Amino acid sequence: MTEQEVPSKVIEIAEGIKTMRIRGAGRIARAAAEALKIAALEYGGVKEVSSFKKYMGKVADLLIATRPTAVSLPNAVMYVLASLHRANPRTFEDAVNAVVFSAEKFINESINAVKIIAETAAKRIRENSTILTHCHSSVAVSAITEAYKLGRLVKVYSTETRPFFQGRITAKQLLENGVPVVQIPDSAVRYVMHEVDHVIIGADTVASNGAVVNKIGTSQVALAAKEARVRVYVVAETYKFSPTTLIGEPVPIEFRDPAEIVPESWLRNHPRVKVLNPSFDVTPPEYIDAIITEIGVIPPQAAILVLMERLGWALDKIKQGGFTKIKFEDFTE
Ligand code: RUB
Repeated sequence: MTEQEVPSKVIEIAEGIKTMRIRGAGRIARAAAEALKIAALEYGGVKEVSSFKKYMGKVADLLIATRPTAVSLPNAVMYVLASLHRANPRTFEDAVNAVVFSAEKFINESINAVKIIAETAAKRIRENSTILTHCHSSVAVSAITEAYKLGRLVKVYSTETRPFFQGRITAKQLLENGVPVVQIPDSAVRYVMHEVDHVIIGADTVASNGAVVNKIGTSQVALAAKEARVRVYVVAETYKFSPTTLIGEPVPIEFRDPAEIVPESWLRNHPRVKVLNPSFDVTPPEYIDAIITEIGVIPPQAAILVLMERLGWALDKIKQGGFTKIKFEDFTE
């Protein structure tokens, strides 16, 4: 199968993730599930289970290769495609139905998880609170909005989040929801921290030791919060926990185009200046007070329990040995 045989709508979604038209770990995961559903429904090859599985494997690889850091992407893909293994479909039609069913289930459960997390997080916000958030996390925006509806917020500081300015999306969405918001440059975080009661941030990946990988600058926000004794809450669905970190795999950090930092014309005029554009960083568990998931509020050190509860298949693979990487074949053999 050549790449051209992948439906154009699926390629469009993959491109959308790569170019960050579709961004944020949760949205990326739901878009990947939707792409798998479209791929299954538009499959035009030989109507046999084995050919269909092979084709879905290629689509999975295409989607997973788009961005490296948010584990929600491979977790969503594996969740959907595991149905091809679990359901053990006898006919091609059963195989298509299994993919469509589990893609829809993933999307619905993901949306529901955001709602549950927002309600849970809002309860932890004290009256008259000022909150600081970084980047644009749809779960953080939902949690902050929920706290506002409960009448607990006076103000939200939203960092602009250089170089891609996702903080502008946060500010816009919060304002649309009626929440009073103040946009600040990333470098002003420590300046305002003495006014802040809670930091609420999202996650791209939670490691098995409770370290949180999120937008670049998150660890500096957490550092400033710790110094000022401000609580840091991470709001993250369970599919953002990384099974491969259990076996010591580091979370790959995405490095993006230097042109996001400085204009290409400037770079051309200053050819000896090197530019580094890491898109994510790691906040150690000591800097996080709680991770709020749809199955409960946990200290970061309990991340392993979430992995056992939700991503147990990965632990089974580890016990069997030889599991070093999430591979599509693990679900189709
Ligand atoms: C987005 C980012 C968000 C997490 C969580 O990075 O770091 O905080 O993805 O988002 P990018 P959500 O803009 O590079 O994708 O809560 O929406 O899943």
